[in-house]
Amino acid sequence: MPASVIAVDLGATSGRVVLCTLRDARIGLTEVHRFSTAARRTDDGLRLDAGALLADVQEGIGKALEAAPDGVASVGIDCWAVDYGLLGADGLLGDPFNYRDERTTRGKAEVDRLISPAELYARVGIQDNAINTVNQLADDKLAGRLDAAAMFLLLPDLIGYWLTGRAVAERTNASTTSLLDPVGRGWDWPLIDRLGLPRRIFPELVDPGTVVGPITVGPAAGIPLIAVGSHDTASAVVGAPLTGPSDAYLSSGTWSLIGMELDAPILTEASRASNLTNEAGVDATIRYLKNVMGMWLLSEAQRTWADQGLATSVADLIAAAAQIDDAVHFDATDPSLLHPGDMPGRIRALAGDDPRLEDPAFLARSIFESLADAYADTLAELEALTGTRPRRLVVVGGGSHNALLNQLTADRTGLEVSAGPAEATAIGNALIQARAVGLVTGTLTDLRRIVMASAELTTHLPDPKAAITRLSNEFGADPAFVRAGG
Ligand code: LFR
Repeated sequence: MPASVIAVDLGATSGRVVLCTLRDARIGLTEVHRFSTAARRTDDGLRLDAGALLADVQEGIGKALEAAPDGVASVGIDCWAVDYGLLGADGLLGDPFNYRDERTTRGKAEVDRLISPAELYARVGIQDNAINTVNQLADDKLAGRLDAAAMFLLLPDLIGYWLTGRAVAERTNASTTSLLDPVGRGWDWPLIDRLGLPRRIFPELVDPGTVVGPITVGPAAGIPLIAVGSHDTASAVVGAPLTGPSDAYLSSGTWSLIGMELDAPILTEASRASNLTNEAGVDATIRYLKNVMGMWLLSEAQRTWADQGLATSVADLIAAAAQIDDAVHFDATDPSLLHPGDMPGRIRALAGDDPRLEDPAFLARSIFESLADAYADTLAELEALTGTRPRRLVVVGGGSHNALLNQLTADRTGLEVSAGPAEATAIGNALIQARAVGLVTGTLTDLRRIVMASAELTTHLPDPKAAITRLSNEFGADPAFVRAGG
């Protein structure tokens, strides 16, 4: 059996195809193809080019096979959540919408009309977020787009369907629709009926590790497609080197997903008030987490500056922000920051129109400080709601390279921050395939040992000076008193 698998990992700004090889209880990665996945503004909304995505996936799979002289055992696909394609009798009914399209406001109003947010949360345990599939489907219903739909497939399932001819809904991603029962783990049919969505469009649910079927088209024909944690965040959590239940995680990319791994959902009103979500994890775990806006704040600000003729790079912005020790703080979970558009302007609106925010370095510093605030607030909420005090924060994903943000996070939370691997999502995707085809065995703990053996991790400890400021803020104590050991 070949020792390699192909991980297709579609992030909200870029996609990559990675050849992953398992040897001596370690995993090695070779990225063979990277491409843009960005949505396009069309006359008919913010849309994704599903055909181009499929073409890039196939091109990447072809390159991975060329780089694997002994062949590959399987292929797996993960992608950002909540977006989907509608299929009619003759294929796709138009290119899929992206969740940042403003249509979700209309859809959410329709959902709110039919079920209160409190009742919805008590049933499905998913955060109140306009992007959720349920709001997008409600808008499709209002626009008559469901009339000709035979099936709705979340993006990784859609690409999987095109590769294998089998339509399924992988459970981790299906949970982000807000239409799944988190306890029984099936579609919530009474809810689906109440929202006026047609039952016929919902495919059979499968768990990560299921063999979807042999690929029938393209360079990997004959090779099995495995359902992985097809929600990218589910795969990232598998690939996060967590050492126990009191390790919290932060998957840092376009979004910052910060949370803890639980055995059972928390569906209380207090949990809803904190807007923590109970997404389905691999091996029937619960990803109890919060969506913080993440690196989107910076990338969207860069787009605004580029439109004004100002070219910036993330590395330069981080370096410049590290030289500044002042910032303004704003709520990095505010829904006004969700849609595409003038990001510096919206941040200024949230942060009291401080003129210093005109400076990209100052704005970048303010973004990082505000993200660190949101992480600290969320960790406190996680502790209150789970009863477990997080002992360590494990940061994975592209954002784990941001040493300034990691240090600010350690200082603000008072926790040790472990950073890496940046490719946790591809690793988590590959490990679930590897287990399904018999290349590795064991629980998530065993799989994470492979991650720890393979990745170079860096540690950021809280600066003692920052701890004094934090404690004095928390307890209202005089810093001099705290310093004196009182
Ligand atoms: C991260 C992510 C988040 C989800 C958001 C939208 O890429 O998948 O988990 O809330 O994108 O799908």
